[in-house]
Amino acid sequence: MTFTLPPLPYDYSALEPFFDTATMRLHHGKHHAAYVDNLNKAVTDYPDLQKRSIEDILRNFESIDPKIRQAIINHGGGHANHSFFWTVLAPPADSLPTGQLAAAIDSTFGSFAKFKEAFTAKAMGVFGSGWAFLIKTPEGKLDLKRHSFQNSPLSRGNSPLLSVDMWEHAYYLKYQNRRPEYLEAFWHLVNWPQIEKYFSFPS
Ligand code: MN3
Repeated sequence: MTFTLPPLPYDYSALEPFFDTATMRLHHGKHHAAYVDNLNKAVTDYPDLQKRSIEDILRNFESIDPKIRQAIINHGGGHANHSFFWTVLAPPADSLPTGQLAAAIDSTFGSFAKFKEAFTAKAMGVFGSGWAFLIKTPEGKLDLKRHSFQNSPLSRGNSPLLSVDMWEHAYYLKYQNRRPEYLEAFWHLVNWPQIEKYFSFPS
């Protein structure tokens, strides 16, 4: 198959006690895998798309055949969003941003504490299924975005730096309707060294 489920960069149990093993197993092994399967079905008759990365396709999705465009947005977006999400998480280390990223966060949001508050509010404001993102614009500026369903920041010309999955499947087993507790847990797992790498990539 053209698109494949990337292995998690850590064990299913590595994010305990904040993200539990059962949720991670289901989230990666079933939900993410289903996006990959459905994406592969969508591109069956499109050999040119099969040769490209999903990130490249989403950045240029206007050029895709309208017949499969929504399937690419849904399943391709789901594949790209999840692949990205796993990389911005890490076993609990309570790391913090440093260097140029820390400076950009301070100058954009006032302080790291204010950034955390604003990102959390953005995530809490996701109505129904969707994601909150910290993104870098083509001009290199930081901003916060909410995206419904599996819409990708890549399709709007932005580069994701940090995300949090606000679909119920991401948290319901352990946290049920307690979204604030899920978000509190999330902050212990943010992989700031990786986000600094994304920030310093050329836009
Ligand atoms: Mn998910």
